[in-house]
Amino acid sequence: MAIFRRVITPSLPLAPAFPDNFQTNAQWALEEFGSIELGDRRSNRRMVKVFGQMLNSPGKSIPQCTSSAAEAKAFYRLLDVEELTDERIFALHRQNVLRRAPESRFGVLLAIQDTTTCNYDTHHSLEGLGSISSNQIKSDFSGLHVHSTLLCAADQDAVFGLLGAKLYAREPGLRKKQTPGTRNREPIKNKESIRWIESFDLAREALQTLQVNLLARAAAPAAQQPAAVPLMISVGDREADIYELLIEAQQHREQGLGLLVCSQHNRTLAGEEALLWQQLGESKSAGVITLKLPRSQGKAARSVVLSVRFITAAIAVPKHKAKYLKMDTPVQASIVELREEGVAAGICWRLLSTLRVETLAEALEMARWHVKRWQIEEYHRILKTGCRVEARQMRSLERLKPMMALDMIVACSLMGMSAAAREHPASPASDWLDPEEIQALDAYTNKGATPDLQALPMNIGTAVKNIARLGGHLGRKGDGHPGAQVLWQGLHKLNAITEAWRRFGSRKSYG
Ligand SMILES: [Mn+2]
Repeated sequence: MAIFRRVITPSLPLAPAFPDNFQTNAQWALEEFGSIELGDRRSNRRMVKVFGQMLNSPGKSIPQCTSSAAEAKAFYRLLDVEELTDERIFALHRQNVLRRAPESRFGVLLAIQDTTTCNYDTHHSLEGLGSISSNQIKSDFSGLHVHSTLLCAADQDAVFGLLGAKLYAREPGLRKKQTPGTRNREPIKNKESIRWIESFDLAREALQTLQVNLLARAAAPAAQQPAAVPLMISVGDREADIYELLIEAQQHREQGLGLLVCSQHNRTLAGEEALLWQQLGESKSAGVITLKLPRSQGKAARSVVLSVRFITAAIAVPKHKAKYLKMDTPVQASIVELREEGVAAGICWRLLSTLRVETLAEALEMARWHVKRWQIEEYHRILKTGCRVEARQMRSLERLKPMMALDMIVACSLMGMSAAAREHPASPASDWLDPEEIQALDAYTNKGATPDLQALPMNIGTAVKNIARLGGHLGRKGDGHPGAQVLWQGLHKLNAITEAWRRFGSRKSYG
C-alpha cells in the first residue's frame, strides 16, 4: 500500500488514559504524536487529543473542533507551551513518514519542494509577519512564507507526508536594501534562496535514514531478499535553478540522490561559445513521447505528444560567483526539452537535472517526475482552501506557527485519502474514517436502508465517492476523480451528519 495511511503499529504503547471509545482518528493522532515530549505529561496527552480533534474537522476553528469551552481553552494553552514549536512537530512527523514510507515498496521517491505565501494582512494584532508581496506589486501585504518538502512515490499516486517545512517572515525592507547587483555578491547562506538547499538536505538525510533502515532489515534473518536501495529526487520549479544547489546535488550524485528543476537561466557553458538553451535547441530530436497530464487549474486531464531533445552539458560557474565568492566548480548536468509541436502556446519545458539522461526512456522519466511536481501545488491549495490556514485567528506567531504545522499534517492526510481512493479503491474505508463516520455516511447515502450497520464493509473508493457527492461533486462519467477541495467540503458535511448520527441516528428507532 502506497499511501499516507493510518496504519497502526502494534509496538506502540497503549493510550495513556484515552477518552471514551478508541477511534481511528484518535489512534492515528496517537501514532503521530504519542512520543512527543513537551516537558509534562498533561501537555503530551493534550497534544494527541488536539490532533485527533483537528483530523475530525479539518479547517475548522479551534472552538468549532473542540467540544467545550474548557477543551478550547486547553487547546490554546497547549499552543502556548514553549516546547511546542513548528520545528519539533515537523521533526516528529518526518520520523513517522520515514517509518511508514518503506511499507509501499517504492522504487523512486520524490522530495518535491516549493514555496507558497499565506496572507495575514487583516490580522492586525499579529506581530512578526513579513512582506509577502512580489516585486511587481506595489502595495505591501504581510504574511508568512511557507516552503514545504513533500515526500511522494514517483510511480504511484502516493503522498507519504512532509519531510519538513520552513515557515518564515521576510525581513522587512530586505528587497529594497539590496539592489540586484549586491544581492548577487552575498553567499547563499545569507539569502532567502538557501531554503532550496535546506530542502535538498532534508531529502539527503531522509535517504540516509531509509538506507540505514533497509540495511538493518536486510541483515535480519527473516528478510529473504535485501530490499532495494531507493533513489531520491529533489524536485523544484524554475526558482530552484540555482548554481549552488546544482553544485550541492552534483556532490551526492553517486549516492542515489538526484535533482530535477526547471531551467530558468540560459547558462554559460564551460569552454563553449553557445549558451545552454542554444545548444539544446540545435541538438537533434530524440523522438516523441506521449505523456498524461493530470487535471490542473481548471483544465481537464489530457494526453499530450511531446517532441524530445536532450544534451549533457558542463555549466560554467556564473561570472559574479567566480568573482565575488571565488566559486570554481562547473556542473555536469543533463537538460531535456519537451515541446508540444504545432500547438499555439503549447508546452515547452526545459528540465535540468544532475542525473544522467542518455535515452528517450530516461527523458520520459524526467518528464513524469516533473508532472508529479504539481502535487505540491495541489497540496498548498488544500492547505489554504481546505485547512484554511489563512483564517486562523492567533494573537502571536508563537501560536500560529505550531498551529500551521499541525494544519499542514492534516492537509497531507486529506491528500493521502484522495490518492488512496484513486489508487486502491478496494481498500477498506476504515483505514481513513471512524466507524461512526462510515455508518453515518452509509445511512445518509442509502437513506438509512442498510440492515446491519455493525458489519458494514465500505471501501475507500465508495466512501470517497459519497463524501465527494456531499461536497457537491456530481460524479458523472467524465467528471473524473473528485479533487481534494470537493473532498474536504464533503468531509465538513460528513462531520455534521456524523454528529447527528451519534445523537439520534444510531438508536434506530425508526422503521
Ligand atoms: Mn515556486
